[in-house]
Amino acid sequence: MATFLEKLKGGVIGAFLGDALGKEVEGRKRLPEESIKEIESPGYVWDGDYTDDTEMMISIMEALLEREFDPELLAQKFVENYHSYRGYGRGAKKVIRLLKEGHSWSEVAKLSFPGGSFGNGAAMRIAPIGLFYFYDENLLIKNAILSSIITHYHPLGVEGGVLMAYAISMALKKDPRTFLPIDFLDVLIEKEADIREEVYKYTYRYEGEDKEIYLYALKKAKGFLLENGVNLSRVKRQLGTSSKAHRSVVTAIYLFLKHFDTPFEGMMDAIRMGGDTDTIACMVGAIGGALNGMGVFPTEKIDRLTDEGKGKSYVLSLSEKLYKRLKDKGVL
Ligand code: RVK
Ligand code: MG
Ligand code: MG
Repeated sequence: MATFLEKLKGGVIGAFLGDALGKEVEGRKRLPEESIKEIESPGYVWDGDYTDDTEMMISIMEALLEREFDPELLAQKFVENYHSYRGYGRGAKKVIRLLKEGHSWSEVAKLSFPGGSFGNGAAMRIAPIGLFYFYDENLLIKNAILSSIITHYHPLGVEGGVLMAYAISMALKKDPRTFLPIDFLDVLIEKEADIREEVYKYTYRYEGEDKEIYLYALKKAKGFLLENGVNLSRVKRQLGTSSKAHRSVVTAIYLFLKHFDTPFEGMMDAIRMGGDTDTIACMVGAIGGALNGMGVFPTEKIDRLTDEGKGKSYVLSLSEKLYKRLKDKGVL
């Protein structure tokens, strides 16, 4: 099995790779098979650059290293690292603008949409929280919520973030040689109501008719796995491929489980389905990398990830520092 450090790197580089590949076709409908073959092929040349998913993930890594875990500092990092050309959700853009204008981190997310954002932006960036707080479930859930509510105040947006962090954390602790996808889902199904209750403590009690949508989607995903995989149009229709958290987080968890030892194929399915491809591929990569380690992804693709900006070398150096921090804490 990969070492802990390789798994930690796998979680963040998997997210980076999914983002960088998925962004090439973000927002399109279902893709033709020739485009998929081209992206998949070892010789595929692209800029290897990243979008808001990775940019915000980097902010979480920096914030964790500087002072764990302080949402005010993370909000500041979101502002410092922001580049509009990387493509942010409109709610996220507004939150960052309000932060720049001096509004408090604890107020801005309430202003992004009525009831707060339920976009998948909290989940897309959350890998470092799942990887870092693997040793304490309460801290994991609490800090996953705190990292989410800076930009996402809608309970569905926050719950998506926490479920993703929880899934990444669980994957990190498992051995791919004995991994059982149905057991993994059963844990999430069992935990969902507790996680939801915890989210309400930091947001508000959501009474919409879709308040149990995650539970419903996780059970659907279990049905799909028990059917030994179903066609992607059905997955798209029933679990979603949009930038809403409740229409993408469980899709990513399902694609990861379907391809748990070959997560690059899960990423390619995310890309094949169209819609929010960078973000869904990013989430598949984060869980798949945490389970298997960075070595599970095709080397030629990892080699092409950019080093410009806060690129691959920087992200890897932050992973090593997080690892060292965990050692210094005595949890490894
Ligand atoms: C551009 C109505 C809502 C809503 C609410 C919808 C990047 C909006 C990344 C919104 C990801 C979108 C994505 C995303 C991450 C959310 N009522 N509609 N209460 N809450 N939406 O803007 O960081 O790609 O259509 O908060 O979560 O690659 O624009 O941003 O794909 O969900 O953006 O939510 O987005 P935002 P985000
Ligand atoms: Mg993006
Ligand atoms: Mg996206």
